[in-house]
Order: sequence, then structure tokens, then C-alpha cells
Amino acid sequence: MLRGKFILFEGLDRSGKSTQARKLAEALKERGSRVEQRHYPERSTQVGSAINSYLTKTKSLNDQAIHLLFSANRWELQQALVDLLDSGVTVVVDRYVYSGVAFSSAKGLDREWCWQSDFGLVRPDLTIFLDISPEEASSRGGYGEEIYEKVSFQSKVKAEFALIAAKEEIRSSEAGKASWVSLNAQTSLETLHAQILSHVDAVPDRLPGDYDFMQK
Ligand code: T5A
Ligand code: NA
Repeated sequence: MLRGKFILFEGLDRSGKSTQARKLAEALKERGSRVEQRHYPERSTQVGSAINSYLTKTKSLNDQAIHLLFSANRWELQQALVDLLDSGVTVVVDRYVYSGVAFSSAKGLDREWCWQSDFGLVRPDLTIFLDISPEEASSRGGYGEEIYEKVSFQSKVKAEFALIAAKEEIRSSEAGKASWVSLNAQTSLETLHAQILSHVDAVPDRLPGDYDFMQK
């Protein structure tokens, strides 16, 4: 039996990650695959509840503390994620390590320091970065309610994601497999969905227990 695929969506706030994650999961299910969706931060745990208080501006925390909480939230759910993948379920995830690094480094925290707490986590088989301008994102529904939803800050996050993308694209080409793709998110839902499906179909099969990890 093969393990499931770990497919990650990343992007600025309101870039359309949740929308495309849902469409991808539905399409894979229709083909008969077992699929689950996950989202970080997962606000239902105790750690996630502290993160939620921060994001909704009911509790303030310093930049280092909230960074480590986001990371802890991934770690506390890591074994469950691996178990799911090993049982043959494909997991479509909305945000992960890359958001952790991009948002915290956009505040001015040292980039190397930001990566440290996530080293050792399982690396996604494919990361789909939905590329959108902060101005376009801000014009989409529901923008501005949470702490990071300001065009000026999202512009800094976008610059950090660009650095990460450059690094990951080099890593991808060295490994000979496309583990990071950036797609223009300012196109129609259906066009984007079709592009995403073709990239997901190209992800190589792997056996349970066979993972790459986040590392330097
Ligand atoms: N964070 C997160 C950190 O700082 N560190 C971390 O380690 C992690 C994991 C969490 C916040 O925390 C930060 C990042 C975030 O600021 P969240 O709960 O993940 O926030 O919330 P968001 O990711 O911001 O989720 P959003 O719901 O805001 O954005 P999505 O999921 O990208 O966007 P989506 O799909 O809900 O779409 C937004 C709107 O656009 C429309 C949709 O209908 C919707 O109204 N839309 C489109 N419109 C036109 N064309 C398209 N192609 C469209 N696709 C979607
Ligand atoms: Na948001």
C-alpha cells in the first residue's frame, strides 16, 4: 500500500487557499481517493486557542512567543498527520511551516531563528503557492478582521514568501521533482483548479514511512 500525499497550500491572507483546498479535496474524492483537509493554525487545541486570541486581537503576545506557539501547534499535531498519511489518506493542508517563517520574518525576526523551531517536521510532497498582490487580496470578502490583514504588512509577507519560493524552487530542481509551484491566484477558480490538479497528479508515489523533513 502507498502512503497518502501531503499537499500544502500557502499564500497571503485571502489568496484563495481554503477555496482551492476544498475543490482539490472534492476532486480527489470523486476519483475514489481517501482525502482529509487540515488547517494551521488548528485553533481547537489549547495552543490553538491561545493563537486564536492573538489573531483576533483579544490577547497580545511578543513576536517570539507567538512564533513558537504557531510552531508548537504544528508539532502537537505532527504524529496525527503522519499517521493519516501512512494509512493511505491524502492530506490537503492550508498553511504550514512557510507561513510560520514568512509572517514572523516579515516582522523583522531573524530568518534562521524562525526556521529553527520547525526543523524536523515532515516536508510536504507538494506546496502550491497562490500568488496574489496584497491589493487584490484586500479587495476580497472578509478582509481586515484579523491582526495581519493590512496591505502594508502583507506586502512584507509577500517579499518573505518570494525569498522562500526562490530557495524551494532551487531545492525542487536539484531533487529533480517539483515540490514547490507558484501559481497566479488572480485567475478564475476553475483555471486555477485545473492547474493544481495537474501538479498534484505529477507528485510521485511513496511508501508509508518514507518522508523528507524540514531541514537547513
Ligand atoms: N500565520 C499562520 C502565522 O503568522 N504563522 C503561522 O505559522 C501560520 C500557520 C491565520 C493567520 O495566521 C498567520 C497567517 C494568517 O494571517 P488563517 O486562519 O489561515 O489565518 O486565515 P487565512 O489563511 O487568512 O484564511 P483566509 O480565509 O483569509 O484566506 P484563504 O483561505 O486564502 O482565502 P479563501 O479561499 O477563504 O478566499 C478568500 C475570498 O476570496 C474569494 C473567496 O470566495 C473568498 O471570499 N476567492 C476568489 N475570488 C476571485 N478569484 C479567485 N480565484 C478566488 N478564490 C477565492
Ligand atoms: Na486571514
